Amino acid sequence: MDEYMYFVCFLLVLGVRVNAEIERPRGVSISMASKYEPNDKQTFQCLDGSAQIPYEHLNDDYCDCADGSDEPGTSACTNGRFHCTNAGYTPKNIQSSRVNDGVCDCCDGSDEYEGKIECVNNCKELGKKLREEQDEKRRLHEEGFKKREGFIAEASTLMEGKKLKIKELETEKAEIQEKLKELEARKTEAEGPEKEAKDKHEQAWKEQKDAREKERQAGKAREAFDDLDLNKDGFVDVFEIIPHLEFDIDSNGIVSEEEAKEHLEDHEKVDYEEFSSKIWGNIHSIYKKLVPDEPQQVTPPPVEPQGDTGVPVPTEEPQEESAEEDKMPEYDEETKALIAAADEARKNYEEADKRSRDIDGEITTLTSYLNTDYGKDQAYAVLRDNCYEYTDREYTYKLCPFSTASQRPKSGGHETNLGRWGRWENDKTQVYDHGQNCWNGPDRSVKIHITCGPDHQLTNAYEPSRCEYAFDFITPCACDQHSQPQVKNLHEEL
Ligand code: MAN
Repeated sequence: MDEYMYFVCFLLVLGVRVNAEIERPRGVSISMASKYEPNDKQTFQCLDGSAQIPYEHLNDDYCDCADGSDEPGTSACTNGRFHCTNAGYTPKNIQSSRVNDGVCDCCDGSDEYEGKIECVNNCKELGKKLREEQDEKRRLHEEGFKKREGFIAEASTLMEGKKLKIKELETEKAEIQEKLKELEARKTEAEGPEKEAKDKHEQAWKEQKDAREKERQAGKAREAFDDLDLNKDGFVDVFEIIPHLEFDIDSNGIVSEEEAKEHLEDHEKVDYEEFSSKIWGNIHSIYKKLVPDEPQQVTPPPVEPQGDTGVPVPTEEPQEESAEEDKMPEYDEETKALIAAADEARKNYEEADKRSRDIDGEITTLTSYLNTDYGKDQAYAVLRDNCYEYTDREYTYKLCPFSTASQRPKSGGHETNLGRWGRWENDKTQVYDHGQNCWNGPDRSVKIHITCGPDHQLTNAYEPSRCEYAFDFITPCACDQHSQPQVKNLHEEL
């Protein structure tokens, strides 16, 4: 027997599995095999260095090492780990307490070697299934990656288009600025004669109105004088004022001689000339015609020889000028033409001015679009101007990438702004912040966790802490080469 065979026999005695793989004690992985090779003294050093034990104490169903490393293949140590090779599927470490516990934990059945239970080795089937799943994942990733390439090309065309549009708008803006100067001059030019003609018309109307008013006041003064001059002696005197309670200055219910005189500017009596030029102007707003049932305040003035004192006769208040008379007459045809010309000039100017402001707005929007970080190769640009929703039991959450995130109750009610586009936290996490303030809390904000998927889709929305939300979003934009699914290390079938 050569040395090798001798060693193999020795291992077999110790319960060491020997196969085409690297020899190692039961429950030890290939990567750990070297740590379990016997040394010159045929001892084993516990992996935590806590003790040195004879090699034959390995897997002797007695726990010697504090870290359980001497019993990888038995359940003797509570903290030990048993390694299933699971050839054809993925290797697995289980708690060594599960070894020979009558439950199949490893697909190769290696954890139940005492035969308490017959474990079927289904690693091959599991491996096949896993490979199929991984193939599907790879396929989806590949598909996503291809879509992403398309999005990148699309984004590039989109950006070029927007840059071009900005250039066009800038050219148009420059032209409009020139045009505006001309249109403003034309407007000013047309507004001069328009104003002149309108002013002329309005001035003439004012003069006409003033003359009419003057005439009306004169008529009223004459009428009031005739009414006040009860005895028709051609004068209004103190005693003719006294019956008019509106001239009661101290509001004691009677008009005294002094009060009456004061209204006559300290005269005992005034003739029409004086009345119309000096008195009427002061009293016209308070003067009231006597009405017949108004009680007489004083004895009538001494009867003048020249006639009847007369009894005050009620009359209707003179009719106010009709609304029609108050209305300014239409402008003449010439003025109308000037107004129409000025209106046209104003319209042209305002239209051009509005277009100029609209262009500014469009340029601002386009610039902000171009200045946004759409991730590597601008792959995410295609998401802009789109919105995605996810509904849970209570809310419908909405994400409009590079714009806003919001939440609205399913039962109805208004939408709550959860945040506006903020920044990339890393290449797969976006932050939307400065949302609606949370009562007694922070402004609402959302973190978007992005992973590769076959389509753009909001797959989950939750609130890890009050008013701090998290969305899961899948999109082909995230299917970059570096994030291809890791193919699990499948053992080759032995
Ligand atoms: C609303 C929603 C919730 C949030 C509370 C905080 O009900 O926005 O998501 O937790 O306000 O008061």
